[in-house]
Amino acid sequence: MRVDIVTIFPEYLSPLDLSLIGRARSAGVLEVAVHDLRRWTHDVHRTVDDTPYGGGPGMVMRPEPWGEALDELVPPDGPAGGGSGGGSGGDAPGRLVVPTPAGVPFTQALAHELAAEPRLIFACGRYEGIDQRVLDDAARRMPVTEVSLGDYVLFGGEVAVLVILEAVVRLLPGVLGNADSLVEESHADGLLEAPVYTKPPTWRDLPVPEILRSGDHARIARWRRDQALLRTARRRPDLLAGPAAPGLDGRDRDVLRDTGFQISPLDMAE
Ligand code: JAH
Repeated sequence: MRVDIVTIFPEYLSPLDLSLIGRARSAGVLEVAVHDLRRWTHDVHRTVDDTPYGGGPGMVMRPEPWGEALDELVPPDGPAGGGSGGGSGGDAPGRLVVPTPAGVPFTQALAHELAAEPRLIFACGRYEGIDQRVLDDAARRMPVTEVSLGDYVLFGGEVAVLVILEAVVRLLPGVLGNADSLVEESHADGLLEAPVYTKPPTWRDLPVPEILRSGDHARIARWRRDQALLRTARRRPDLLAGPAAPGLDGRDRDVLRDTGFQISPLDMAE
């Protein structure tokens, strides 16, 4: 996979040189280029922002440097031959990803979608965001996805890009071992995970739940399922509500009912 990141703070992306992402880059699974947006400014002050039309607080990122940056990274007339038929990730148009609190929620499903792209281009906004026309113009050439990591506001999109790449790169073939891929499957049931423990069996007077040391794998599986259900009901009741609710069997419903958790009639219908 080829990744281009455009930002006014290239040094913010230095964690990409480290750890597992750094290793994926060394292994050739991942190619990352970080670009300073100011390279595409022409005034002496290398200005990237201006006041918002319509008034209001803060500043907005000017469209011109962004337009020139994206023109260089993804030429408007496409790779030789036109269209999107180009060869490797290097000249495929790929997808433009723009972190913003106004985006669609970033989920594991979206991480899988992005991991299937040959090329990703990230645009890191600052201030109140990027002039919308930059995204509208880019959308004439490539899919554009505005992505939110949650309902909070950062100084800019750089750290959000680090988060998104952590989630995406670990899904690339050859980055994780097979054992880890299986862990991934177990997250797919839509519940929070049960708590985990390792040695020693007692630490600071706190014992590991005895059932986990019993060797009774059926009871352990049921205990973990119950813990997952209780955690999810308490911390993320939204995951148990609505049509996207995880498949709950009769025993699951009994466990939840015993705790006083109200399963909506809509979910009970299934
Ligand atoms: C803030 C541009 N949902 C996390 C998130 C992502 C991006 C931004 N904030 C929060 C952001 C300012 C300018 C992007």
